[in-house]
Amino acid sequence: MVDELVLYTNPQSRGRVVRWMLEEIGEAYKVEVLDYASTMKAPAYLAINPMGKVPALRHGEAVVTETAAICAYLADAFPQACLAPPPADRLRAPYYRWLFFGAGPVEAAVSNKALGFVVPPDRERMIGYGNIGHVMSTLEAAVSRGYLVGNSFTAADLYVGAQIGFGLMFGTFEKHPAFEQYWARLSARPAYARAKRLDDDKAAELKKAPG
Ligand SMILES: N[C@@H](CCC(=O)N[C@@H](CS)C(=O)NCC(=O)O)C(=O)O
Repeated sequence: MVDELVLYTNPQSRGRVVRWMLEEIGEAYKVEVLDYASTMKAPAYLAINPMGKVPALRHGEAVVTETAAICAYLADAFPQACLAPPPADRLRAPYYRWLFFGAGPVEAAVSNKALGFVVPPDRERMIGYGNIGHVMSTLEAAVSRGYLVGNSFTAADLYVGAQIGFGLMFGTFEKHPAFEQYWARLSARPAYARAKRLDDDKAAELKKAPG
């Protein structure tokens, strides 16, 4: 029997990134939509993610949380989708590098910027991302190559690209041509369009629901 895939999410969350990843993989999956104020903090879900946050993924008995980790897990669990270099391949180096750069420095720098927090220049050495200018120029150079890993699209592009896409939309990323061109290419993928439509429809449905 094939292990069931279940995505725990809310259509207005980082769960959109995992939905895109699942659409790229092309395997059947179930979706459990959680409400921020109620079901996300209820014991049944806290047993899956004690952080009370989405997304989370269950694959049979295995549970994985953290958007970047979920994307990496899915890419390895379904190698036929070719979304990660094989484990022994040297391309695993840039693959890990950019996934972790996205989940660490990019996420922290962009969140701090959104909150108006600026690292005092004399404390940059102790902050993992240093300053947001360095993070952005490093990322800009990386995406200007076309893809982050070798010459093909991987889960690293999906995860980092989704951050760029959201950032351009919400104004936390500056509209540099390199970011805009990279995102235009990624968001033209059919799996992205399918995932976006499914989450947009679910969000509209929840908005209409009474209460
Ligand atoms: N580090 C987590 C962050 C997850 C996260 O913060 N999710 C938000 C939605 S995008 C959430 O569930 N917030 C609900 C809460 O904190 O109460 C990841 O990358 O998946």
